[in-house]
Amino acid sequence: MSTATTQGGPELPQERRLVTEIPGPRSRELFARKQSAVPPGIGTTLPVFVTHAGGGVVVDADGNSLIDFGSGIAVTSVGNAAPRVVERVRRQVADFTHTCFMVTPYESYVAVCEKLNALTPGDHDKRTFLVNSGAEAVENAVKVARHATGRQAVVVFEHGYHGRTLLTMTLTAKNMPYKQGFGPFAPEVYRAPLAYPFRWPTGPDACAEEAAAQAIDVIDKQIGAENVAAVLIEPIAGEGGFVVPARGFLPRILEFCRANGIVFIADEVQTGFARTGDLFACEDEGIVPDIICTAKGIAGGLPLAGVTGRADLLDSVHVGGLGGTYGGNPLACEAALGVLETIEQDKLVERARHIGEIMLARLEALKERYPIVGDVRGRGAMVAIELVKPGTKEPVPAGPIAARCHAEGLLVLTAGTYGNVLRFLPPLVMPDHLLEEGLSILERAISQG
Ligand code: PLZ
Repeated sequence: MSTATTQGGPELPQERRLVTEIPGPRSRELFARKQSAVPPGIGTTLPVFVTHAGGGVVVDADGNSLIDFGSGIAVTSVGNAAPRVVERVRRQVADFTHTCFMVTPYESYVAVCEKLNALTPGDHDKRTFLVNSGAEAVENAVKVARHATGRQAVVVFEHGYHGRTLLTMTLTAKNMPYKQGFGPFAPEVYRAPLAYPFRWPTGPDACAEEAAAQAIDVIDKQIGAENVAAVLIEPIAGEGGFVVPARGFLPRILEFCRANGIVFIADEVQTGFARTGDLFACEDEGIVPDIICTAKGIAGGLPLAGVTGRADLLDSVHVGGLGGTYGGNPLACEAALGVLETIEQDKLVERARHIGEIMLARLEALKERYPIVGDVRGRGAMVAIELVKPGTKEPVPAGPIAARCHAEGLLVLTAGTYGNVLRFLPPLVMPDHLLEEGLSILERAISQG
């Protein structure tokens, strides 16, 4: 049964295949090495060591082929080792690997920026610059907003996640594991309530309006709108548990920002690039952010992130005020161009919607059968279930069910402020039969309590 493959990518057999226990002996050996070489602060969701990946599967060092419901945390949306990405990177790596765009520029960087300017929401005049990670994109968006407005305060939301650097960990809501012991934190960061329908005290119907009113109250009463440089929000909270804000919340916040000269920054690091069934999640409610941060799915796994926004804001920064050695590395830019071609030519936005229909229907049915499933939510290929003690909203940790899925060869991720969310982020190229098989494994894992 085991096939000795020498290449990853979509040609890998699209099958779940377990030839050892998970993790197998070779992975266990490698994991022992990891434990003596790498600090435990760098955690491991599933300790199988990968040798190949592509389409909807990840193949490990023992020859097991696992169904991938994680995409490396929403990164390999076009699939691992996607052909157009591989081809472009292969050509580029032989031409030149780095010059530093700030020293001697190259065309692919500009081409990626042109694409982002054209494809992100809004037809106003835009600019883009490129950095290496989601956190770096968010930090830079805040720098630009502060510089352009001459104001300092930044407003973020409950359940928000924005990164692990000093500023972005400050912007992040959850203490463990992201902030504990890492203070003191950056100043001038304020947190407002998020319209979390499942947990809103008065129920989902009034959630959007009440949460927006409370958030605006925080700004008006605790900070003063004229002191706020930016409001920063994920259109769907990712690490926080795939919380889709109640409809109407985002437009109300945006309207308030517009009326008060506050820069509205959308963190689309996790939601971007077709993941939610739109190219960007903001499109769902017609949100046009002043600045949008992108990363993850942008380049199929090569490190790249973008800050795209109103030309007047981005142009306000003096020459040399933005940058970094590696930002917009030529390999990553070629990868991004390959990703964008793949999304367009393989119709991956539509494909994400199709995946969403399959997953949401099956998960809703699960919710009917198993009262531990308190909520099913998400859009496109970014969906989740929130686990609760039946009949209550008391969180039930998602770890044990995730572990059962892992043992059966289904890679799933957990999330959520209360650690009780199982989230599903399959590559958008995953074939339907693997999606269905993965959902059946999940169902078995849930049925076991
Ligand atoms: N903004 C919305 O989801 C990264 C974090 C993994 P970087 N999310 C995955 C982990 O535990 O470190 C993320 C995000 C949103 C920003 C970031 C940060 O992106 O590329 O990890 O810096």
